[in-house]
Amino acid sequence: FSATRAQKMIGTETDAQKQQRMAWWTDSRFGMFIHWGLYSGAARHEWVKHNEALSNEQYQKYFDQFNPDLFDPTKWAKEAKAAGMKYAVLTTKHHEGFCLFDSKYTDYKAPNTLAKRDLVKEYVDAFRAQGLKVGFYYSLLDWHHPDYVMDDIHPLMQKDKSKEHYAELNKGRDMAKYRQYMRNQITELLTKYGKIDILWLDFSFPNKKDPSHGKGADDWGAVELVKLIRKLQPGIIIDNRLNLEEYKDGADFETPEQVGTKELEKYRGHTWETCQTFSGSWGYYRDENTWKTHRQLLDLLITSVANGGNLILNVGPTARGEFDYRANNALDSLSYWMHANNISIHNCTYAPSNFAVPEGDRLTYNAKTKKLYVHLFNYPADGVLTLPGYASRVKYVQFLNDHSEIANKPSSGNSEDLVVTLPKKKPPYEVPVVELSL
Ligand code: FHN
Repeated sequence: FSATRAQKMIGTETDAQKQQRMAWWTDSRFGMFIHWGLYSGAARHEWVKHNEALSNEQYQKYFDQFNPDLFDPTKWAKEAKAAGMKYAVLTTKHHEGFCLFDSKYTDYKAPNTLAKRDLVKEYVDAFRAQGLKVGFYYSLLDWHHPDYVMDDIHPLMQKDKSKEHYAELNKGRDMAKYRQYMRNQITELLTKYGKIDILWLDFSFPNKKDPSHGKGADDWGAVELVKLIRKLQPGIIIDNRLNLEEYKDGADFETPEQVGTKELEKYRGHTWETCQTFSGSWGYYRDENTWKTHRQLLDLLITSVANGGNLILNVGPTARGEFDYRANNALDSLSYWMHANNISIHNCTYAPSNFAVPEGDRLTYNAKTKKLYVHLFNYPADGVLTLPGYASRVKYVQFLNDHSEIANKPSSGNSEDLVVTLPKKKPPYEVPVVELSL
């Protein structure tokens, strides 16, 4: 999605107006993704219906069992806030088609389970009460709806992808009716819950080889959908997964997913948010043991901001509605670090290009306060940090966590270089942060 090509427009918003509309999101830098649904009870990946080629009937047991008796969205919101997350995005409906909200267009919804209530309403109220912005994830794919035309990734196509099977399964299915269902539900979501700040639609998969087996903007009625969304919620921020690439305002941000931190540099100068998990799967996965370390999570957060982007980090609550011990441990560690160092994340972006990045470290920068932050991933054993070409541009040097001054002077070799003398004992943070006043 590039704004350089001469592209059509859906609306009339100027770049300056878009920047104004998105300022809170860009300054926030850090959000919480929450993937919660019937798959949380299966507890082995949110794609379990696809992975095990389950029919609606075989999947019904997760609906019957769904009973989030420990759901406490205020607890979720407080944990997100403590971790320095400024917004959240909750799955209102994932590919399984189950709705956490009280939609009048389906019976496949939380009020008809043992939950007996609208869980989206409680999420919105609780997160707003804690001062967080609220977003909705809404799946474009729907593996339950009778009019959703099946494609190569639909659960019932997994055992037999033949043209005959495709034709047989799709007999009588009407995608126009499914598009109307989506418009009706998105209208409910954007009119029944107050001001919604983000709509995270997911995902398009155009099939160049056989378009009838993929889905893209035209399948979703994307241009009409964006016009509806912006009419209902003029300030809302929309992701890029309707694939409306020919329209400059068809999306507000790019969504690199689970990419390595080295890949993030190529997004510098764009508007983007990388979405990442603690462990690989988005939905609760009880037996998954590929959990990222605290250092890896800090690397994702700091490197995202160091390249001018946002990080949305996912939690997959259990079927009872709780964050499990592994998520809580990860969030607690992030809260400890963010309590002392969030100023180097919020309202920051990449550093001016004429500041060399010390080997292995990261730089972030707040243009309003003219503070440059050195994130010391590579804390020098001898305490000596040489910053090439910084000497004439730095007024003061301190640790961010305790505002303790750090000794520094121009190098005796090249006076343009600043030599910072850090304590040999590293401060009690996985990645200590040095604040330079410019
Ligand atoms: O298939 C989904 C997946 O389950 C998850 O929701 C991610 C989140 O970005 N989006 C899709 C995969 O790209």
